[in-house]
Amino acid sequence: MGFSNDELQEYAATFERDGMVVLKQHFPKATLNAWRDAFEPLLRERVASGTTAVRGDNRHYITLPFAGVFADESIFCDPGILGIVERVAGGDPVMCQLATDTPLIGSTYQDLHRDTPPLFDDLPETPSFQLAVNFPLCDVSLENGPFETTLGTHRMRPDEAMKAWNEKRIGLHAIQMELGDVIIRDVRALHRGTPNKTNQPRPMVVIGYSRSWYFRPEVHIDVPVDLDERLSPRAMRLLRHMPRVAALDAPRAPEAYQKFAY
Ligand SMILES: O=C(O)CCC(=O)C(=O)O
Repeated sequence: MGFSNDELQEYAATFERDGMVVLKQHFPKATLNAWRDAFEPLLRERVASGTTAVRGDNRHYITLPFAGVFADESIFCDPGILGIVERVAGGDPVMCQLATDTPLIGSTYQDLHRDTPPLFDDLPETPSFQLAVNFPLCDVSLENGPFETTLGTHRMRPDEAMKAWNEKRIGLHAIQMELGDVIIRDVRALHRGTPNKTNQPRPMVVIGYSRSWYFRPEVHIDVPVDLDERLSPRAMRLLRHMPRVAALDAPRAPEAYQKFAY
């Protein structure tokens, strides 16, 4: 779904202030239901084989295969989302991550954290360089582990942000979402995962987009060559630094992305 230039400017201004924007009912529910159906067996298998990256008690990070329903340009090349990404993180971004965060029953509060360290130690914070686009594969209520985040801490030094939190000058917002809603966020904002108190998993997809020159060694997307040949020029450009592979790894390959909290 596209936005007018005025709408994009407004989203960019909100992002600048808050470190995130929410797009209500942006993706079709039917598409996301198909993702959830494809994700369920993957979640079961990866949890059973102990090949997830564990993000706390009963909380799992799992990379999605770039194949089938997950290799969907209507999602990762969405013009509205890319329009906002380009306004806050510059033109010609790279896509470097396609994964999920899933708290299960028995999950607990994570410590408050940022997903990345600052670009330059000891310097005031810089413009955005690493963004997460999040969308759930179910409705997210206060019961099943809403993402909790501070607003505006993406532009603060980590120690200042933590001090503001400790002194109760900033608060946490639990983001309730309906299937189809999307968050675009600067991963430097202080945030945390919360307990899922229900018997249903709460999968949240994360697509990582970075500034054109930024490299994240901890994540990548394997692009099968037969799929690569069918990508649009826009998709090829977004995935330009991602490895091309003859075939996807067996799903039992363990996650390499272990350190996630700063
Ligand atoms: O799943 C969530 O709600 C948050 C997870 C998170 O922040 C993380 O693992 O870094």
